[in-house]
Amino acid sequence: MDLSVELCGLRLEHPVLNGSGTFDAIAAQRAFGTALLDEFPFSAFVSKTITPEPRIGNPPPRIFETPSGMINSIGLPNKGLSGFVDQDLPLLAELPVPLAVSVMGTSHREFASLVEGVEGHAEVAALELNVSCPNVESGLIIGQQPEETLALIRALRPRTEKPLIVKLTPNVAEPVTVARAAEEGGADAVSLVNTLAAVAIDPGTLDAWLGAGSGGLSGPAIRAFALGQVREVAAAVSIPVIGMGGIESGTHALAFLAAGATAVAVGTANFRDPLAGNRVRAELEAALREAGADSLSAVRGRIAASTST
Ligand code: RRO
Repeated sequence: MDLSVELCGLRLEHPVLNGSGTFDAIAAQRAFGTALLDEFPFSAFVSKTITPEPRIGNPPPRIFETPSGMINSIGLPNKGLSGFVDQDLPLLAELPVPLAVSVMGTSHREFASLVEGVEGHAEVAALELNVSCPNVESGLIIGQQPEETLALIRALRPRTEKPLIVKLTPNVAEPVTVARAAEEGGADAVSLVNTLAAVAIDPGTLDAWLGAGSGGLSGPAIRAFALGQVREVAAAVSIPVIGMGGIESGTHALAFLAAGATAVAVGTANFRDPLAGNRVRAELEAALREAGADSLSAVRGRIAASTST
């Protein structure tokens, strides 16, 4: 069955991507060698988010296991823009699929420097803007404010011809208003959901478990919630939606497509099985057949969105 999808002008062989920060393609290549390239689990690769300057990330512990999920507070460890461009980009360019680079800044100026820093690199097919961060000028989380999101995308849009994907935070009352703002500003796609704000407590000390105090919940625990937000957003915007949140099987992927997603991403499941994406893709094909569908377009958006809760 033809599982190819068109996403922001990119033709992808199938609709299964990775969630940013959940698959280290460079480490995986070291571990699995070229075999990984022969059976690369995603149709496009989204990098771990980078920032203008290097960051060491949050103090440990950085991970807490929950029922059917996990909380992370990794804190954006990365080499910074120039370290990424010099050291990682040449390796990521060898992947057999299009590359999207995820970026995060704390001001328009920082975001602009990131966009301009990768703009000239033909091996970067798209940019994902991680807006789950505070704007240092306003103190507000950009992706929690439609006005902030609109202003940011408007400021960045003229700086690149590459597709801009806006990664939405689920930690809002109305994801639709932010998604519409991203679309109005000129985004080519939205991806959702990032992790849900969460806390774990050490039962012995009653202190926060995670070094940074709080983190983001992901995995099957959030799947139904993510599906709800994806359905609402997909019904409200005309740009493609990349749906994610606890996807572990082809049936889960099919549910996100039925909710209106054009593509899906596997995230937390990659930590247990780096080849989970391949299984999800194969299962998706089987699930489509079982549903009596002969194409992705036959199922996309089959679940009508309701705006009531
Ligand atoms: O690095 C992180 O701790 C992190 C990021 Br940037 C993000 O966007 N989502 C997440 O769950 N963790």
